[in-house]
Amino acid sequence: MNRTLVIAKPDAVERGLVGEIITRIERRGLKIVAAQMKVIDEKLASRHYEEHVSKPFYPDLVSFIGRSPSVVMVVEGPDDTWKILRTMMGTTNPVDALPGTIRGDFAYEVTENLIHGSDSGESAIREIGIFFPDLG
Ligand code: D4T
Repeated sequence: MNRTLVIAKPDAVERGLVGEIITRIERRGLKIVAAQMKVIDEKLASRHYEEHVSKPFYPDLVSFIGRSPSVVMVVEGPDDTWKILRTMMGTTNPVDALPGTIRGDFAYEVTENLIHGSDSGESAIREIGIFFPDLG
């Protein structure tokens, strides 16, 4: 089995869309194997978003991701489960996201794009290690 990290971001929790997101993941046949509700503070954000630290949008990203709790999950499925999640999420900018994807159905703003999913197998291992160090 293969695992990926998924975050229902603060906007998803605030808008009551966590159930919708989890339902879609489960209906696809994937399994939630760990979950925690957590405020992603500046320190955690700088680890999780390390490749974005010097980007112009980083300050807005940090204040958004830490403004209220997120639901952080480990999702398990077949090889390249991260890819299945990325397809279900839709493009980073929801303006371009197709209907039927989570972002395409529920979002229109690039910062408030509801959900994070690891973008490769290596990222999944790194990110699961940040949020769930006991999972190994
Ligand atoms: P995350 O990491 O949140 O799942 O988003 P993506 O993997 O789809 O996209 P990303 O890493 O390129 O961007 C991380 C995060 O930053 C926000 N963002 C991104 C933003 O506010 N402005 C921008 O111009 C970009 C590229 C949205 C997601």
